[in-house]
Amino acid sequence: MTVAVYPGSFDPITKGHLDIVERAAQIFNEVIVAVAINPNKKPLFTMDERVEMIRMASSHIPNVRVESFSGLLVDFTRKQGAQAIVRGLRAVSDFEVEFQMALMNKRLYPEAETVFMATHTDYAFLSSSMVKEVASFGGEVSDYLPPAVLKKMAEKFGDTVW
Ligand code: COD
Repeated sequence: MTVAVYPGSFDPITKGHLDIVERAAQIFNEVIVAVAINPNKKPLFTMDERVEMIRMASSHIPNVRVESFSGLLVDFTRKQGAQAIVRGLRAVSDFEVEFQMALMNKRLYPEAETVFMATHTDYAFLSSSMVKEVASFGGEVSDYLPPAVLKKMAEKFGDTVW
């Protein structure tokens, strides 16, 4: 049984993230989307909201589970019995930090492999922070978010053009 952890902040999950989840679920028997609790970050959505939005957005994929975690990613990965950590790459600019994280995680927990998946070309420019900024000024973001997230976003920012 191959198990992969796909960790992130997911504040909120975008169609770019979801595309990675769908593709990872075709490769691994189980994919655990792991939402990080980071006390140094002030997310727009609470942990419960982020987990709920991911559950709704991925409800069509049977072998996906959504969990939250705090502390080291490798400790969570070990506890889940996962062999892989999935990360998405959008551009060369992602590579440097992702490469450092992969090497550190390998040192901390050699049993897990980091697997990089290239973004879908439609979502190469997409990030949670950009979507939040556009939405906060009333810009159109419906192409970039799963419907469940779009609804929550509209609740956060009130009446908008979308
Ligand atoms: N297309 C494809 N992939 C995408 C897209 C897109 N449009 N947008 C984002 N992604 C990818 C990202 O590259 C990333 O791989 C993943 O989706 C999640 O992205 P984010 O931005 O939600 O999550 P991050 O990068 O903030 O998550 C960082 C972690 C929480 C994984 C990291 O901080 C961590 O591991 N924290 C736990 C503490 C720890 O172990 N630290 C030591 C690490 S070496």
